[in-house]
Amino acid sequence: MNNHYPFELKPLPYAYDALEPFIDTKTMQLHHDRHLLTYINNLNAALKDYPELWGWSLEQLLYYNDLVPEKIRTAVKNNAGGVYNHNAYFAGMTNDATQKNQAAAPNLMRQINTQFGSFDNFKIQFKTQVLAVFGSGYTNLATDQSGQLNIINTPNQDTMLSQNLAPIILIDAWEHAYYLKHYNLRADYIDDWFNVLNLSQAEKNYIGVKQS
Ligand code: MN3
Repeated sequence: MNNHYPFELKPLPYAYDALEPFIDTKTMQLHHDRHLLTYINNLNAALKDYPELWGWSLEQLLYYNDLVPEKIRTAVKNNAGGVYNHNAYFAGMTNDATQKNQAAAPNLMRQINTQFGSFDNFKIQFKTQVLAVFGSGYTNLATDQSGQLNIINTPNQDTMLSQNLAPIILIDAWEHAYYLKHYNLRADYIDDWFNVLNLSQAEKNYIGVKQS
C-alpha cells in the first residue's frame, strides 16, 4: 500500500472482534471504518490541489510540516497526525498471546526495567499519564536513537515526530476509543488496553528507532 497521496484505509491487522472482551467490536468498527477513514479523506482533500506534495509520505508531511503551504498546513498536521497515530494505535494491539508476552520484547523490557524498575511499575506510571490527558489526546512511550524512554502526552492529533521522537507504545485517549464500552471510565479502558498490548510490535518499533 502506497505511503503517499492518495492515502488509503489499511485494513485492521486482526478481526473487528479480535480484541473482545477488552475492546469491543462496535468501537473497533466505528474507530477504524469511520474515525480513521475521516482523517484519510480529509488529508486527501487538503492535498488534492497540491501535486508537489503527492509524493510525500505521512512521516514527511508531519516531520517537515513547516514546509507545507500555510493554507493547508494545519489541516495536513491534524489529519496526517490522525492517520499516523491511529495506524500506530491499531498496530499496537493484538489478540495473539505470543505477541503479548513480555518475552516478545527483550530489548524493550531490559530498558523498561532499567528506567522504571519493573514492567508493573512502568504500567502504573503510564496509566497515571493517560489519566492526566486533558480533553483529547494520546499517551506515548517514546524514544530517540539513544534508546532512552519517556512517557509523553500529546494533545489532539499531535505526533511524536514533531518532537523528533518515535512512539514505541501509544494509547488513544480520545473518548471515541472507549466511550461505548467503558463510558466515562478511562481507567477501566486503560486496564483493558494493557491486556491487548502488542509487545512484539513495541519491540519492533524500539529496535527500528535505535537502528535508524
Ligand atoms: Mn481515535
